[in-house]
Amino acid sequence: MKLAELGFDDWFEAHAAERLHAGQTMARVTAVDRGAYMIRGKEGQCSAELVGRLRFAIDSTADLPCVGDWVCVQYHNSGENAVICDVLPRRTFLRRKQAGSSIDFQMIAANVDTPFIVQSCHYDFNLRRLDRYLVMARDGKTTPIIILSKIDLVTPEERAVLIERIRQSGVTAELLPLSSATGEGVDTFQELLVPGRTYCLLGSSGVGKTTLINHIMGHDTFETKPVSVTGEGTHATTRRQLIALDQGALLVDTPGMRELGILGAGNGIEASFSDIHDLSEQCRFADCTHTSEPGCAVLMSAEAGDLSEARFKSYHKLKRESEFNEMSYVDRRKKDKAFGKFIKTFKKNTKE
Ligand SMILES: Nc1nc2c(ncn2[C@@H]2O[C@H](COP(=O)(O)OP(=O)(O)OP(=O)(O)O)[C@@H](O)[C@H]2O)c(=O)[nH]1
Ligand SMILES: [Mg+2]
Ligand SMILES: [Zn+2]
Repeated sequence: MKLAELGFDDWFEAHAAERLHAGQTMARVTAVDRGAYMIRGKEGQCSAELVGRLRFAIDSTADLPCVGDWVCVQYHNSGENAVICDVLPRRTFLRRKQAGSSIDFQMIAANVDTPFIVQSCHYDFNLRRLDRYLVMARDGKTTPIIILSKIDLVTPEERAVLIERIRQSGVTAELLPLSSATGEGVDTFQELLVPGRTYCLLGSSGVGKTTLINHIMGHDTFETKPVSVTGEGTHATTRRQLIALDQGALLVDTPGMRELGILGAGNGIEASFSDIHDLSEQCRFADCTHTSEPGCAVLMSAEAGDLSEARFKSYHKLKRESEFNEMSYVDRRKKDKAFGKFIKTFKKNTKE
């Protein structure tokens, strides 16, 4: 397989030039499993591990290779396994706050060109959750497309209402209704997939991400599981992996997320709520927080009913959450750094 078929282009080539050493070649990370990596390069797929130097140089989990990353590797045993020597900068990067109380990033995928945010017509439909995914995608420098899945489970009228609700809430992203059960919309989905480009399916467990992949691959390659009576998925997919489709596009399947915490999504929020961002340019104060300031164009628009209350609330909630998480994160990273320095001086002093 040529590197271009795996998504390698001029942008990565330029970055590779500075990092690639003699005896190394480029490969793409296709799966990560607790410190073990699967990579794919010109010679095909093989397992790989991090070179020790890199493992020690890394000071945050976000610097570790993740699915979709381009890495410089050195092959061993005539290509049976490899060592990852360096990671190229990421053009795009999808990540969330780790579930639970920990303030850290969880990497979802790197170098995705277009993420598909899958929401099902059925139990899963939730506009506020959709906002979260949109913000995350924007924060990762991608332009998301929404998939409204399982449309076979609702009437055409109900479907139209759901789409209207998405639009009413101010979401302008491209939207594709489809059903893997009847095949409706699946052709349109396939037409969106450009060979050599990388896509990713995101969304709650049970919305039909893997079923869609199996459908377009024409056979049941990957495991899927029925949803429970409450409509909750059973976490059929347990790890992220990058698949090369026969038609040439690259697709990352991800396990359904129970919780999508927003971390450091300042730009993502502005991009996703561009209507509010545009309004804010007319606020009297440049640093207006749109909470109680006089002459706030956002508040006025909300009061006039032009800006939906739910959307306005969602904006504030995500903003507060991201600010809180970001503050805790920066704080902890500072402590980590200070601690790292302390250890280094300690080691140095004990050596002398
Ligand atoms: N009626 C209907 N059922 C579907 C459709 N797509 C998927 N399903 C069913 O929904 C269930 C969950 O599908 P999966 O593909 O496993 O969902 P997933 O999003 O990959 O879930 P995780 O891997 O847990 O994140 C399965 O029982 C599928 O058969 C659809 O278009 N219509
Ligand atoms: Mg799945
Ligand atoms: Zn304002």
